[in-house]
Amino acid sequence: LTQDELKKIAAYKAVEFVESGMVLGLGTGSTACHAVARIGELLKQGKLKNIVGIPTSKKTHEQAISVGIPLSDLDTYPILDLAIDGADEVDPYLNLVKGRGGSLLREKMVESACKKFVVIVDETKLVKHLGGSGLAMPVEIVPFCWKFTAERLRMMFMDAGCVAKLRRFSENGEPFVTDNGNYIIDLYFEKDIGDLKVASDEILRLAGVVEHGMFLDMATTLIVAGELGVTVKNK
Ligand code: DER
Repeated sequence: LTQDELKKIAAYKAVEFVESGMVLGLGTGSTACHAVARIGELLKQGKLKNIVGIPTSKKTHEQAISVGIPLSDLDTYPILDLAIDGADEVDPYLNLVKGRGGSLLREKMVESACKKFVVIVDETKLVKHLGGSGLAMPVEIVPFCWKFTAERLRMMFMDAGCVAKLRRFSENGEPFVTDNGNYIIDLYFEKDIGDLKVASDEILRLAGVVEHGMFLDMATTLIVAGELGVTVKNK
């Protein structure tokens, strides 16, 4: 099975939790994309009715429209029934790293407003510790004096051997700009960053930081698709 086939299996499993009449948070990324497509398919087949989708990015907004999911927003629906989204990393406590697709702010806003948050991953996303895989830990910051903020973030995690890099479009090297007009600093750690809650609070206290990609204590259900099949784990 390819990684994309595993993502699709996890996504389809998550859509089994969707009931007619629900207000749904629609995730962003290549795994959530399968869930959005599946919801559209079931609506078309009449197997799902009266669904309202709250997208977590402009990209998901477009995809949801293309598959016929009626959309609204958090102003209209401040409490959602269920969100389905992918993750870049999942630790054994269902803490997540998200945001390598750049949508972390709207994802965190939507997924914090949900009664249930189902995370869908292929098995390659499972880690022992967040931020330990040497992959990016995204932090959304305001563009104003971004070098200053990047350096403050690097110093904050100096003991963990942190490198802070402004996310740029590979083609022309221009800074990546989020749906909200902000920049993203990707943090890379050589060593474990210790208590995630402490790290989270410290990052959020830094003026200039908008949000970070650690989703702590938010997911309620984890669906993992692997070579041996698909597993569902509740918090
Ligand atoms: O950027 C994001 O937050 C995505 O949801 C990411 O966490 C998972 O993306 P993927 O399903 O394409 O791996």
